[in-house]
Amino acid sequence: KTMERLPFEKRIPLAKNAMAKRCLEVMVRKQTNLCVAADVDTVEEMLELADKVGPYICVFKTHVDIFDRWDNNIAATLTELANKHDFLIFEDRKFADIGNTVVSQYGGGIYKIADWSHITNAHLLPGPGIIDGLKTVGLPKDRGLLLLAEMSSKGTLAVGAYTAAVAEAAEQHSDFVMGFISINPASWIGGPGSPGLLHMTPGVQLAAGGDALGQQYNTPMNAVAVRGSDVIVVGRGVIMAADPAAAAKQYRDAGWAAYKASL
Ligand code: 6AU
Repeated sequence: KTMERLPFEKRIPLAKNAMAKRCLEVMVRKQTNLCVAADVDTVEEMLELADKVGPYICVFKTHVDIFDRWDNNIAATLTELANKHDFLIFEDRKFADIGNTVVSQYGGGIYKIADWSHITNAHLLPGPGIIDGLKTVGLPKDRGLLLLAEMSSKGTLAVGAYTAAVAEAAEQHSDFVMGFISINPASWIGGPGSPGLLHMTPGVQLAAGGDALGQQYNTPMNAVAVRGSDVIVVGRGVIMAADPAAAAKQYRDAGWAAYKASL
């Protein structure tokens, strides 16, 4: 059974956040709903990966605190690659503190995430003050925030009423919140949320399964066509492949076929 959905192009005018609109536009223009998770060890590998997989993705996701160095030039080079290949940058920072603290963490420090990352994400565990805090930094720069409504890992506590509360908070802050990290939005108590909000889903590989540390994998078809996600987030399925560009193309094709099947 597949879920019925509004095509991406019809959702562009329904999005209230600038980056949600821009993400949907990129997806339609490049015909891709693939986000690659660049969980590689070095800055050099990350930049090389961005150039290789760039043509096949809508979003390039980073964990910059994995690297042993970071500066404005690295951020500028990544931005050039984003412009060259027409993708958005998503620093997967998973903010989780009070509003006042995340203001400094998002805008300052070594990474200055808000200066170069179009998208970032946050847990709602502290309550809506975290959105208000991040918004003071991100909204003037037209950034977008994804709220973690569910997680892909075994034993996750982000379920049920917690997930429903995240969905509700997103509706109330849809000028800055562009969507969710979600796993099975089709199953949500109050529904998957407004069509102007995007669902990005990690824990995706071509074969279902998991890793030794609790990660759980679903196929692109299951994530998108059955569970109602929009964007598949793929890390090791692409980055551990012998040819990451070829793997990205394969995941792009699988993700887009799943989207088409659900229309
Ligand atoms: O495909 P993988 O398992 O190699 O990588 C999945 C990527 C990693 C995780 O940090 C991230 O997705 N992730 C997230 C995100 C995107 O927020 C949430 C979650 O619940 N599970 C998850 O794996 O970079």
